[in-house]
Amino acid sequence: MVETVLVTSRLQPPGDETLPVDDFDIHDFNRCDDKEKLLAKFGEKTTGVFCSGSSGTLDCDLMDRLPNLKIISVMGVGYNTVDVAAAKKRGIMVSNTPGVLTDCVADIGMALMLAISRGVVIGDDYTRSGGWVKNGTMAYTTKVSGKRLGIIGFGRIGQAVGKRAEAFDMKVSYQGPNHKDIPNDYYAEPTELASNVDFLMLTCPGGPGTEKLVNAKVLEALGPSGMLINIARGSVVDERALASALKNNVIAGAALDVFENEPSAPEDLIGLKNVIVQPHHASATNETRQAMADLMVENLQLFFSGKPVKTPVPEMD
Ligand code: 8YV
Repeated sequence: MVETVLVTSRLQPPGDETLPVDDFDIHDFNRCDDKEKLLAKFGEKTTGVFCSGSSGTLDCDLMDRLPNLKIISVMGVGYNTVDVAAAKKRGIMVSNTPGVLTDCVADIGMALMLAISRGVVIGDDYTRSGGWVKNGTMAYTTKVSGKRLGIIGFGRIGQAVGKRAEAFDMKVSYQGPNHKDIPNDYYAEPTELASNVDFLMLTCPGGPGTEKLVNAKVLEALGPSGMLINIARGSVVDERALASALKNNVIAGAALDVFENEPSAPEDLIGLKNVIVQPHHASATNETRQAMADLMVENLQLFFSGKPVKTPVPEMD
């Protein structure tokens, strides 16, 4: 029997091109104008779903309309778009794509830290717009090497950032739900970590457990020379508190790859000179996005051939 699979959110390229259209009966629920019609026709038959880890939602309501759903294969390491507890209750497998994107996300973390601190974006503009010719040397920037980096969420990606930062002679410490058996300093509270570092980088998962974890208090603790780098999820930061902290020199700068309401970035953040932004691009290299799409497909294929999926989300244990 050919399994019916829905694509419930926009897959980042090359997700769509990688779909195993010869092996499965695949329908694009996300782009479909008449979703009700599609659900009426295929809802009951659907046994698999492909979705993104950063857009769209696969909640109880949609699961109720897919009573025979058996697997949700997410393209992304983050899977806050899926109600995993509801899926688990219904016996639905959820898989994601960890590992294959660790390097690229960690690379962007370093790139953003260097860019905000060393004024790379401002320097680009200064050179192109004639500021250098007109005004001479640009204002000096802030050193990165040898400074203290605090990482919130010291999992695969956090540790990969830590490894890179150590090559820059940085002192790396972390905060997260668990103290790990590693030599880096651990702080139980984000404020404690923030008050002991120069750069605060976010690599933790999104979702209700980390919502607005970085609030006005944490930013105050980071202090007037501190900089925030967010490569996690926009929801981890209180964006209004961040805009206010940046405007009032409570912190020195922020480099943000992610936002609460993507693909929009709040006006009061992007209007600021001490902020640099990216369009949620951390994993977006040709190599990594292909590897993510391949793993997303492989997990679903393995599942339907009766084999264990390669990367179930940890909650499946
Ligand atoms: C992608 C990501 O933007 O993997 C993640 O959690 O945030 C990114 O790599 C996205 O999830 C791809 O679907």
